[in-house]
Amino acid sequence: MNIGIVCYPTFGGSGVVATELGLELSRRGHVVHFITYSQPVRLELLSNHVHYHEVNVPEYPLFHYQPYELALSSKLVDMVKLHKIDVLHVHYAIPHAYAGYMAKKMLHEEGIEVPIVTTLHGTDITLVGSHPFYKQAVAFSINKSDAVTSVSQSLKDDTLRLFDITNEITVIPNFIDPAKSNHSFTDCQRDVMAEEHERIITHISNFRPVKRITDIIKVFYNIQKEIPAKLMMVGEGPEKEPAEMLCEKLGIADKVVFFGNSNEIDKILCFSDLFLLPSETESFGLAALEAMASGVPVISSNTGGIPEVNVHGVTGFLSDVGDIDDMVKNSLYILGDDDILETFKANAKKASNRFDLHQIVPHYEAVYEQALAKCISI
Ligand code: GMT
Repeated sequence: MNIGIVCYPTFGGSGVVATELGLELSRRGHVVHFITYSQPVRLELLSNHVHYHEVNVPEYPLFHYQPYELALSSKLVDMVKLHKIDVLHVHYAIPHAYAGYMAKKMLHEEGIEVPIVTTLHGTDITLVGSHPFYKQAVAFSINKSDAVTSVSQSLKDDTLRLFDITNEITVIPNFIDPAKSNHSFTDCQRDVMAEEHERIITHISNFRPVKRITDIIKVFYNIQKEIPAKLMMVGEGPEKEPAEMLCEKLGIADKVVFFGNSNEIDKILCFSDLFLLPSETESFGLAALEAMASGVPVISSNTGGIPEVNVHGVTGFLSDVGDIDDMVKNSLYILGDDDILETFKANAKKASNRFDLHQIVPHYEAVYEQALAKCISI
């Protein structure tokens, strides 16, 4: 199949999922075309099965807002025609599903039928999409897609609750490539990051308010009072600077490393003992799953789709949003004893196998087939 993938090319989870999916589809013999405004961060190697097409939006002084949807839908039309794309898979409803639908309609005028598969990722529904300014267009785009998938049951429930949805939504969870977290490198360089006796705690995100970065610092502050520990903060975003200031204020700045964005997540997770994800809302929590795949237990909030990934008392613990005391208690339980830590690490790794991409990606292929059949029969 020739598959066009539209996504945000940044470090966000939706872009990561779209990129890893495209790469796996190419390994399974499909030809994949990424169509977006810059090369996706995890897309390092292009080949005759993996292509990247840039969407350009020329600046024009009349436009207060540059019309990205317009440029994207035009580019989609051109790419479908040029590369004989069979199916367009758009990740993140805003504005990709809308642009996809416009492209589909334009192609229809020329006698070309291409199905649009929309994958909902979370904030496109829970935080941004349900805002009254966008709600009508988002519901319309979901209902007009030939197939819709969501990354968790929780996100599907949220979508049905927040919008007037007439279309079917198939849950296809996010996935990991076990080969990537098998750490073929034996030296994790742990000693560069911490002393032998210190536990290493990690958080990876886009540092948006929804991640409750302050909670992470507070949880860590209380942990390090009881157990020698270091905190690795990976990512960039608006809450990073306030977090750095809080660390200074609490006198723990020398125990907290702010890495910025990194393409070496596997290496950082390789030397981590615990992952913190106390988010306000989280449709899935891909970062937590990636941690688990590296054998890192997770202390998280019990919100959204996280309980579908992190199993309470097995792969880590779940607490109510903002319950810092409970998160500290659970962290100390796991970190305070070598045997308990090893058990949770092993459990986390084992549980991540449920999300092996070799089992998940065929579900996307099935959805493409169904969408194609539906599109042809209309
Ligand atoms: O977490 C973010 O804010 C980024 C966001 C995105 O769209 O890239 O992540 C969402 O999609 C990820 C991949 O499906 C999910 O793992 C995240 O849970 C989800 N984030 C939220 O729901 C807040």
